[in-house]
Amino acid sequence: MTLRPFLMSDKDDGPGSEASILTKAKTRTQRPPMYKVLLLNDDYTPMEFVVHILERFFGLNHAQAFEIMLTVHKKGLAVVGVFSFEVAETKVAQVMDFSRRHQHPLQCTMEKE
Ligand code: TYC
Repeated sequence: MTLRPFLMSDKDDGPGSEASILTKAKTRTQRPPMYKVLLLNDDYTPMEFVVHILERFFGLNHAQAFEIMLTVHKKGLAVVGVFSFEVAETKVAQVMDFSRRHQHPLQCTMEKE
């Protein structure tokens, strides 16, 4: 069998050709979209209840939870965390269910980053 070196002048899809570069760019993997979980202020939910929610469902310590609760109280809303779609959806459902069961009007939503 006779071997022949690959020449730049060869008009095919050999290594380094335009075709092979385009193929590589097309197959780059994308990072999954992330979602912000937002807590909204209202006039009725007790501050201690919001702090409890932040500790229980978002793994925050008491000081962090109190700080975020105060930000929501003063500014109207705050981002509590950023998660994958499934995790964000679960957190929102947990907060909404827990608040409703305790008859508080606390609202929690998610938004694509
Ligand atoms: N504004 C509420 C109050 O004065 C406290 C509160 C904070 C409610 C954060 C909701 O997401 C919230 N009792």
